[in-house]
Amino acid sequence: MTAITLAPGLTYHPDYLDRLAQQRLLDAVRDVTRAAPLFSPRMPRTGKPFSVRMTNCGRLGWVSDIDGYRYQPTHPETGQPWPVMPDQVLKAWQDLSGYPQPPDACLINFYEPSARMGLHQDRDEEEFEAPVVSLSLGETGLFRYGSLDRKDPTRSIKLKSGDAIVFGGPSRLIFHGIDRILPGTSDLLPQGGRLNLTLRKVRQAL
Ligand code: MD6
Ligand code: FE
Repeated sequence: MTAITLAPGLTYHPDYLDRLAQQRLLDAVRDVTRAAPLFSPRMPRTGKPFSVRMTNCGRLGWVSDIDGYRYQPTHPETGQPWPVMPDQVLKAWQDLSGYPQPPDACLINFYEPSARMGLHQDRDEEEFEAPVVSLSLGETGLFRYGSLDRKDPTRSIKLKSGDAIVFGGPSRLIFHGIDRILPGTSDLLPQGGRLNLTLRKVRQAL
């Protein structure tokens, strides 16, 4: 399996999932969204909706609303616990994280062709020793990453269906975002768009 080091702790695994594995993961994501429908998170304070819709699986899920960002054990609209993490997701964590304990949370982001995600850091977790493992499905996303200072120069990489990227060690808290989705780059999702799954260890002991 190829692993390309983009920066210390930042590893890119092109074609981590073959087409069959992508389809299986997509089926598992559809099962999750049936039980835990995609919701539109809102920006803290302003209440402005994100262009990305989200759901989660695992013991904890990441949510954002007018009160702020946080992890919580239930869906913000249904009030139900998040669905369990599919085996394919746990397997990816075992393959790629190098971390001894299973993840607590898997955030699923769905991008319509026009959606994007601004430059941010993933820092709502209590455990920064564990990496974040990210899996992409569907149309290619133009992913931008920088360093620990928002003002530092950035680079871009295309994340295509089946690619994985791991943010660990000195790159765990780097700034990153999705500038845009490149239309027509995958037929995995019949209606187009892109899915991204990010797997995280949120709490040291839960
Ligand atoms: C995305 N990814 O690829 C958004 N965060 O759609 C992330 O925000 C992300 O890919 C932390 C680590 C890896 C990621
Ligand atoms: Fe992120």
